[in-house]
Amino acid sequence: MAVLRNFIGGRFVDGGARFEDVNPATGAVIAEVCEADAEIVDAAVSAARAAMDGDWGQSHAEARARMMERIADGIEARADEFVAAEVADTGRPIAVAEALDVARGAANFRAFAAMARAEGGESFETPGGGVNPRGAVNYSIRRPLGVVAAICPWNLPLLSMSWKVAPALACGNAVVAKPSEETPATATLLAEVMASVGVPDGVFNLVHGFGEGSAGGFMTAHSQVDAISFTGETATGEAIMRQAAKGVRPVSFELGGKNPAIVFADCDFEAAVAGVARSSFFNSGQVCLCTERVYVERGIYEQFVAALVRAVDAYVIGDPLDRATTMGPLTSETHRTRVLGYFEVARGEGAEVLTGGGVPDLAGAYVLPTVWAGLSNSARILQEEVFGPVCHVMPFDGEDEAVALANDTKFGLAASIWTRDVGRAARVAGQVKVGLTWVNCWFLRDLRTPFGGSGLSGIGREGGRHSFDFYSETRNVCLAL
Ligand code: NAD
Ligand code: 6OD
Repeated sequence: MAVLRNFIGGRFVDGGARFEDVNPATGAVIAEVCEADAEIVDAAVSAARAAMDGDWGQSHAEARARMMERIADGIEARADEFVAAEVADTGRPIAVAEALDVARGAANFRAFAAMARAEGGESFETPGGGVNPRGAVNYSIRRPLGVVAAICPWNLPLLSMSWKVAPALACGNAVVAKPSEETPATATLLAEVMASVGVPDGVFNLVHGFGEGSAGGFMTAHSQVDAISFTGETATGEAIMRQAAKGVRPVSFELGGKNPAIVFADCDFEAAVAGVARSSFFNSGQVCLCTERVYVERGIYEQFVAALVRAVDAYVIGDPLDRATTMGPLTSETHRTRVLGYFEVARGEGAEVLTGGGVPDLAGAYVLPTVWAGLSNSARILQEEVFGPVCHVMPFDGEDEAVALANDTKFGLAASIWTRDVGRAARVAGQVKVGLTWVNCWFLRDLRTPFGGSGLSGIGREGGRHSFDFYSETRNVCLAL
C-alpha cells in the first residue's frame, strides 16, 4: 500500500495518525496518508520561515523563473503518474485529467515564471512645491509576503494547488500547502518533483490532513503564517477568515458558486445546447464555475430543454479509465450523500425531474446527471450550491428579467451568456454581478486575466498581475531629486 507523507524542509516525514485515500469509482483504498499534527505543521511553517530568512528570501525573479520552469518540466516528465493519481483520487475520466489537470499544472508554473520575469513596478516624477521644494521620483518595488498557507479543495487538485503555489513562489514567498484530505496524491507527486528539480529546502512544504482540529486548522491558526490562500466552500472560508483576523493577515478566497447560464433565442442553438451541457456536467458538475441555473428565453424554451435532455442522456457514465467514458463518479461517497440529499430537497420542493434524479446501476460514488424544472428562484436548489451534475431550467422574457434572475443569488462567481447579438452580450455582461462572464463559451481560460468572485463566491482576484498583487507587497520609494 502506498504511503503519502508530509514534505517538510526538503524531506518526507510521517505523521502521527494515518487516514485512507479512497478511489471513488471502486471504493478501493489506494493509499494511506500521514496526517500532520500541530507539531508537524509547526515544523513546516518553521522550515518555510527559515527559507525566507535565508537565501530564498533574497532570491531574484530570474532564478525563481528558471526554477519554476524546471518544476513544469518535472510535472510533464511524470505526466502519466500525475494523470493516474488524479484519476484514482477524483474519479475523473482519464482524457479530462490529461487535458485539464496535468496540462494546467505545468502551464501554471510556466505562466507565472514568465510573469516573474515580466512584472515591473510603477514610477512617477513628482514636481517640487509647497513644503517640499525638491521634486522626487517615486517608484514601487515588490517584496514577498513571507510564509503563505495554500489550502486546496478536492475538485481540481493539481490545478488549484499549482494555481496558488506557482504565483506564490514567483513572488518569492515560501509555501506550506495542504491538499484536500480526499485527494492527496498529486500534491505528494508535486513535492517529489520539487525535491528532484532542486527547489531549496523549506521553500515548498506539504502537509496532509483535514480542516478544523487538523492540518488546515493548525495552518490558519499559526502566528508565523503571513497570508492565506484558500479555495473551497464558503462556510470554510468564513471559518478561516475568523482565524486570519488574528494578526490581520491577508486572505485570497475562491469559494462556491451558483452560476447562471442565460440563453437568448438568437443564440447558435446547437452550440448553446452543447455549451450549457458542458458547463453544467463537466467533471460531474464539480467545478466551482459549473452552471447550476439555466435561464432560457421563452421562444426557444421547450425546444432547448428537449435538446439539453438529449445531450445529457448521451453521457457515457462509467469507469474513468475507459476512454469511452464521459462522466465519472463524484469524488467520494460522502459527497454523493450530500448531492443525493439535494435530490431529495428538489423532490420535496416539487421539482419536475426531466432526466436523472437517481443513481446508475454501478458500484462507486455515481449519480445520474439530472435536469430539474418547475421551481421558482427562491427554491433551495436554485439558491444553494449542489456541486454535482445538476441544473435547473427556467424560461424568461427579455433581457431585464434574465439579468434579474441571474443576479437573484448571494453568490457571484461566473455566468455564461449565449447570444449572437454582440451588443446584448456586452449589455448583459455589464449587469450580471459575477467575477467572470463567458459569452458563447465556458471555462476558456487565459491565465493573465482576473479570476475570482464576489459575494459568497470569494474575496480578491487572482491570475496574472492580480496574483502578484496578492502574493507580494508593493512598497513605494520616494527619491528626492
Ligand atoms: P472545503 O471547504 O470542504 O475544503 C477545502 C479545503 O479546506 C480542504 O483542504 C479542507 O481540508 C480545508 N479545510 C476545511 N475546513 C478547514 C478549516 N476550518 N480550516 C482550514 N482548512 C480547512 O471544500 P471542498 O469540499 O474541498 O471543495 C468544494 C468547494 O470548493 C465547493 O464549494 C466549490 O465551489 C469550491 N471551489 C471554489 C473554487 C473557486 O475558484 N471559486 C474552485 C474550486 C472549488
Ligand atoms: O482555472 C482556474 O485557474 C481555476 N482556478 C479554476 C477553478 C475552478 C473551480 O473549481
